[in-house]
Amino acid sequence: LKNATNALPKPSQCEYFDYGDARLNKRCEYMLELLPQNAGKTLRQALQERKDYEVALRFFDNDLVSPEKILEPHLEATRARCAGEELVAVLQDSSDLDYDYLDVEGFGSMHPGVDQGFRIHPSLVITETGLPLGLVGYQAYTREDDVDVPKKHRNSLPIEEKESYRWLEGYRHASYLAQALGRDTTVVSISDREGDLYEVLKEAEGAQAGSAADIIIRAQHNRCLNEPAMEYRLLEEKLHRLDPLLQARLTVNRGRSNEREACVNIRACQVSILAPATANKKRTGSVTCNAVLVSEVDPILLQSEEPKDKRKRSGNAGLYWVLITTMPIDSVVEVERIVDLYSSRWQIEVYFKVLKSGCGIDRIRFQTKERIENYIAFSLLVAWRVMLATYLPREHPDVPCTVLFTETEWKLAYLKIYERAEALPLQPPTLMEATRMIAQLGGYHKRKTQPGITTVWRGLSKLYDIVYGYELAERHKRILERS
Ligand SMILES: [Mn+2]
Repeated sequence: LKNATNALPKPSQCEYFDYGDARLNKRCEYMLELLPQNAGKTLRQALQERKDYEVALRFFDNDLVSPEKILEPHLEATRARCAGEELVAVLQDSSDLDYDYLDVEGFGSMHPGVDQGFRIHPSLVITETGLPLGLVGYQAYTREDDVDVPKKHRNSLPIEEKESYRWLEGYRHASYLAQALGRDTTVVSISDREGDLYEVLKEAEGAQAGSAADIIIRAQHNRCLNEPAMEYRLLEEKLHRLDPLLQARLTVNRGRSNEREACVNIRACQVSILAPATANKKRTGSVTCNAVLVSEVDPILLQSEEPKDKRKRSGNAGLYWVLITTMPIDSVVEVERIVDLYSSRWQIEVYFKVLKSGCGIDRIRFQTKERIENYIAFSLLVAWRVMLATYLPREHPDVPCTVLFTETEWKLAYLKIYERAEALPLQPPTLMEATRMIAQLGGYHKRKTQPGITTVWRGLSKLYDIVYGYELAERHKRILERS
């Protein structure tokens, strides 16, 4: 095992904040023990005993408890887990939560049609092989009233006052990590089109010197170039004039019903991007970085009868990425690496799926904003650990399963699956064997493929119910045996 995986907490232990209050610390520890065991259920279902639910509410209501404090020790531990890696990717993205069904004070209007919204924006770190190491940053907010400010005016606001500021903040979380890790570890901040901000490109100039994180950002704007001697003016124009460097196959819409393989052409070159002009400001300066164009060779669906805007909405318009990056493009291998890294961005979508479908953060039934915010912060930890339980065995199938599970847990899983007590092994099974057993509890049966995230979290949830039942029986053994 690498450094990073050695430092991983077991499901029943996690870094937690020292609130300077023994009772509160105890409650926090208790909560952290309870919640990870119950992914896939709402809190009310998860905390089976009434007293547990009340402990949770008292904890969330305490003035000393906040999302920052719940997460702080985890953010620090994640940074430590990154040390020793040659490269880590920081995936940042937003997800909007709609709480219109609740009657809670303090949430603002998010979009037309969503009156009580909340936006979360985590920065999740993964290794190049896809192992999630945890969060290094988290932002959450509800929109203020400036939704009505005209767009033209909003564009000329200072970046700190814009909503898009979260992307710059997210980038700074990655840069902070890059500084902390030094030159031995490359930190790449990855974001989709929403994160295409000139301010980020500008700060990423420090990546060469090691004072900032590298970037791979999918471009939203066809930016003007600062290359006066050339006949092209725009980013995409320059890219399209290049000969393809290579062809590759990529999986599109991974994990969704319309998943498919795409054959793409890849082109790359250096570009000098002009600062954008805004209503009250002239263009000043430019940034030199690299650009990669990934475009589908022959998108079958492009020729279909479906109207273009509909195809776009369903994601069938053909793969087309313009990537802006500070990573080197000197060889085919380096360019392929950029495309592969951007492709791994789908992992943050998996994370959101676990948070919503698994931890139920989009169907919370609390009465106060504070409870909701604190519950989400806990869920961020829970969802990460579910991901870890899914991806760690893929990377380290043969380590003993005790890196993630207790003796009681794997033994009960074994007994439930095989029902042959006499065959119970003396040594713990490997991590992959244990994970397959646990996923079977969650409905996994395809022996040829590896267990996916949904069967793992359902299996974990079921396993912890079994463990709970076992412990309950142990605790009341005398009474149960009296008859
Ligand atoms: Mn996004």
